[in-house]
Amino acid sequence: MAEIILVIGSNGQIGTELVTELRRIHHINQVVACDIRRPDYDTKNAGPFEFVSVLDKENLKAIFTKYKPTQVYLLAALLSATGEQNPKLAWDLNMNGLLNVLDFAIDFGTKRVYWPSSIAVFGPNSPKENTPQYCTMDPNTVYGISKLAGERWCEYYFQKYGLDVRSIRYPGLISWKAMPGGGTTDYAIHIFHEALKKGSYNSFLSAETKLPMMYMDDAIRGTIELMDAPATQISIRSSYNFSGLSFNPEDLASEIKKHIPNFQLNYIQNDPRQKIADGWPKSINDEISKKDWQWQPKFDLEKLTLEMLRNLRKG
Ligand code: VAH
Repeated sequence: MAEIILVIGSNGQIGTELVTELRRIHHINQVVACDIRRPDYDTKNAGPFEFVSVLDKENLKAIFTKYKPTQVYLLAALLSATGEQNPKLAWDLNMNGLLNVLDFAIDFGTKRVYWPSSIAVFGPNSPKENTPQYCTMDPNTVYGISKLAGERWCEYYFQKYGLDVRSIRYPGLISWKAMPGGGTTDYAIHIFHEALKKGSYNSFLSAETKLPMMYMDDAIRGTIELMDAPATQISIRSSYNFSGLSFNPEDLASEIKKHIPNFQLNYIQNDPRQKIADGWPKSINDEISKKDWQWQPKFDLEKLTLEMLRNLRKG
């Protein structure tokens, strides 16, 4: 049976690239881009698009009725920094949006659902280095709280209703195609744009703030590899720890200077995103992803930096 795949939140940093990759793998008309605003990426991504709001049950029901999707990727969310500016909206969108989609997936017999979690589910009392799949998790952002609760709901819908929902705890994702939206790790994207434009960047995270990160190509490949894995291989139904690399702003600046020798990194003090980052792990243990579905990252800091500068220079 041909796959019909909805990507909800298709205009976002992940969605933009996920739609492109899924349309490369499947026929373009099998992948429906869904968002609350029309896509602004170019015609090469032309294909089915629907206006979808995950908080509008009538709208969602109409879309599920029209397409009867075999797979749904739900990416719509408010991220960590934006979520702190609008906590109730972040909870509503991240939590009720998920529950609405899980319920319609059951009603319409969707075979597989993907929902992203984040390292934001860990908190100040979680182990900082090589953070394990199971440990103390005391998130102190609404985004992290909603992702931790969402993980529990995903496991509940699997255990109680047999819904094949799968999830990954994304680290900070770095990409050049779509600008990020309101994340704490977004400094690692803006720095490249500013390095090329101005030769300098004012980081809102301190020099020693080491965080788990990943190049978007690895994240997209890993997401699809997880979704394509046989259900018998999936042992985690909350959300998988998932690791690429870890670095701090100083490490990244040193790598950028290999290409832009005069690049100058400065630091802004007392940005609220510093407190968010201080509550997150520095590195992640993803041995279960490696064991269950043979996850292997391909981008280290050198390759990531090369790819970001090469693509941004192309304009
Ligand atoms: C954020 N980019 O900064 C997201 C991500 C691990 C961080 O979830 O909020």
